[in-house]
Order: sequence, then structure tokens, then C-alpha cells
Amino acid sequence: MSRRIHDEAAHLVAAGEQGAGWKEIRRAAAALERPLSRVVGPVQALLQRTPPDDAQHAELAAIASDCDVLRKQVDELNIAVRAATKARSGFKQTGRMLARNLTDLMETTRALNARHTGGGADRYRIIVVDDAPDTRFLVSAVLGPFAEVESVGSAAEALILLRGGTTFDVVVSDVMMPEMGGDELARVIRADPTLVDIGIILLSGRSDPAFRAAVIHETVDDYLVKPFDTNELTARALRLARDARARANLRRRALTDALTALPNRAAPVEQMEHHVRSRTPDLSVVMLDIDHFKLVNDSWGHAVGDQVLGKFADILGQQADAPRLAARFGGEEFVLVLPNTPAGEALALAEALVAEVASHPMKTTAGALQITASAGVATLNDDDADWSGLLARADLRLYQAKDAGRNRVCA
Ligand code: GH3
Ligand code: MG
Ligand code: MG
Repeated sequence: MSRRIHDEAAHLVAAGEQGAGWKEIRRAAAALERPLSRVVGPVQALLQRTPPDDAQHAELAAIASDCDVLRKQVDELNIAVRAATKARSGFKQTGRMLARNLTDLMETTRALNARHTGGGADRYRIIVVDDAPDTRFLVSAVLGPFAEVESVGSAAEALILLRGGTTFDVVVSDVMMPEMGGDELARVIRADPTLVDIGIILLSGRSDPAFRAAVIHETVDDYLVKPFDTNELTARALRLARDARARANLRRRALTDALTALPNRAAPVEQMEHHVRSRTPDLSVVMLDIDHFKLVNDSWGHAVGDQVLGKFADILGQQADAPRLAARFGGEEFVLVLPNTPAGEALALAEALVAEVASHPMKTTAGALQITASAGVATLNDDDADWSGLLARADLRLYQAKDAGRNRVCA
């Protein structure tokens, strides 16, 4: 889209006010119609591709009726433009009427997007960033039928959304914006370890090959030059969203223990590194190990052993609201990473956990089994250069607890 919807409407109004010639008015009207037809086209195409026996039929029927309203509004706009060009008078009123119709059109499209994106937690989530409201509107309308779209007018707003706790799959951003450009936004996103999986597309009137090559090489996944083809944008955005999801799922699986659903060994190591680096005060760790777990396996079988591990993990997980972390360190060994927790508090927590395990028989398919566990507690001190000494002390104390008779804590 080379000209913006609002700009074209404003141009039409101004042309009318200045008593411009018939040709000028016609040109402005045609320029307005082109981006509008690009909004409706992809929506209609989606409807045609969806078979009538599809599960989403009712939802799509509702969208179809919204599309009809949209079409009528576009038609009304065209009639008004034709009347204005024929009459060659009253341009000012016509301009105002066009502006009103444009507002209606945008409302309808917004409602249509909201309806189609309602529900479905697994829908792709896309952020559209552009300082020009009509480009934002157009891109949102194009992607709306395929993904949940949030649109914002600046890079700063995009970062607030991205860091607000909701996971997004793709960012589609303009390049030239006041304050922070799309290329800079891409650099900030790439530098944030919590946003590594997200796909980035730049969408810009800036077409010089050297700049495009540089940002594609450095930060972004894709670059489209305006005026862009709406089907191509949709295809590229959805491909990126699919890739981003796949990366995020792989990462999650690589970091999660499949049996207990607790984080695996990688997470506590990363957390301890982070806390040591940022000098988080009172960093404590608790190492826990189930007592005589081999006996459970030998007496009741591996499947029952697995159930015990699951129940034990549930108990630990309840102690691990962020920033605390519970993880399966390996086998029947677990670890708690406790930032801002002085030694005495960590010891009390470990003792409470060990007591809870000992006082609640675990329900398994082999009946309720009485399990106990032992724990070792350590807190980071000034002599620790890294987390390895801290963990080694906790481990040593865990074995002291075992030697001292199990079902107890050493600190
Ligand atoms: P201690 O009180 O000294 O800790 O004795 P223990 O029997 O608990 O310890 P040991 O290290 O001798 O045995 C641990 C057992 O845990 C051996 C291993 O087969 C079992 N194990 C490790 N991972 C799993 C698992 O994922 N599922 C099951 N069922 N067993 C596991
Ligand atoms: Mg054990
Ligand atoms: Mg063990």
C-alpha cells in the first residue's frame, strides 16, 4: 500500500475544499479504494477455502455476515465518491461522510477480528507495530482471520506487551518510526533471553538492498517492502509463527523432565548462575533424595516407583513459586533453589518438607506407601566464586543426613 487510507481520505476532503478538478478527485477516490479492497479480499478468500462441514462453520457464518456488512460499507464509500465526482460540488460534506464511513468500516473489521480470535488458546499471537494507524489497521485486518493480533503505535508499546507475560509468536514491525525504529526494536528483542523464539518481520517503504541485507543478516527473520502483497505477508507471518512455536516447544521439552513435569537439571544450574552473577542476597539450595528408593522399585516395580517420584515432585513443586525453583536433578534426587532465603529459613523449609513426606503416605496403584526423604542445605557465602561449591556443600550434607539415619536434614 503506497498511500495510507487516512491520508487518502484527508486528501479527498482537502481536494473538495480547494475546489479541485474532476480528475484530481477521481484519482484520490481510486487511491482510497485500493487499500480497502485489500482488506476485504483475504477475508473472503478464507471463507471460500473453508469447507461447509468444517467444525468452525457457525463461527465462519458469523464472520461471513460481518464481511457482508464490510462490503456494504465499502460500496457506500464508492457510491459517495462517485456522487462527489459527478456533482463536482459539496466536497466538504462528502469528505466528512467518507470519514464517518471509514470509521464504521474500521469498527466492523475490529469486531470481525475480535470474533474470529475469541477463544482458542493455541491460536498464533502476533504484534503489529506501526506509527501509521491505517497501516496498522490494514495489517491487523489481513492477519486477523489467521491469528490473534495486537496492534501498537510504537516500539516502546510493543516491548511492554512482549514483556507483559503473554507469549507472542511473531512481531510485524514498520522500520521508520519516531523514537525507536523497527530495526532497533528487533535488536532489543534479540538481546532479551526471554524473547529468543519470537519471529520478526520488518515491513517498510525503505527498500535499499544494503539495509535489508544487513538487518536480515543481523536480527530479523524476514523483510517485506511496501506496497506488499497481503497474501504473501499472511503466508510469511504464519510460517514464522509455526517455526516460533516449534522452537518454543522444543526448548520447553528440552528443559522439562518428562516424568515429573518439573524443570530438569538445566534450569537450577542456570538459575544459580544468574543469582551468583547478580549477587542475589541469601541464595540457599536444598538437595533432597528419596530414602531407599531402590526398595520401592524392587518391591513394587518401576511403574510404582515412577508414581512415587511424581507425588514427591508435586510436594516440592508447591514450594516453588517464582523466584523459587524446584527441579529434578536426576534419578530420585531433587533440588530447590531459594533466592533471598537465609540459612535458617532454608533449613526450616527443608525440615518442613521432609516432615510432610514422612507424615503423608503416598497413594499409588500398589496402595499407600510410606516414603521418607533426606536433605542437605547450604547457603552461598563470600568465599564462593560460583555455584559449584554451594551445590557440593548441599550434596555433602545430604550424605551426612543419610549416614545419620535418613529422614532428616543436615545444614
Ligand atoms: P538412599 O536412601 O541411599 O538414597 O538409597 P536409594 O535406594 O534411594 O538410592 P540408590 O541411588 O541406590 O537408588 C536409586 C534408584 O532410583 C536406582 C534407580 O533405578 C532408581 N531410579 C532412578 N531414576 C528412576 C526413574 O525415573 N524411575 C524409577 N522408577 N526409578 C528410578
Ligand atoms: Mg535415594
Ligand atoms: Mg540417589
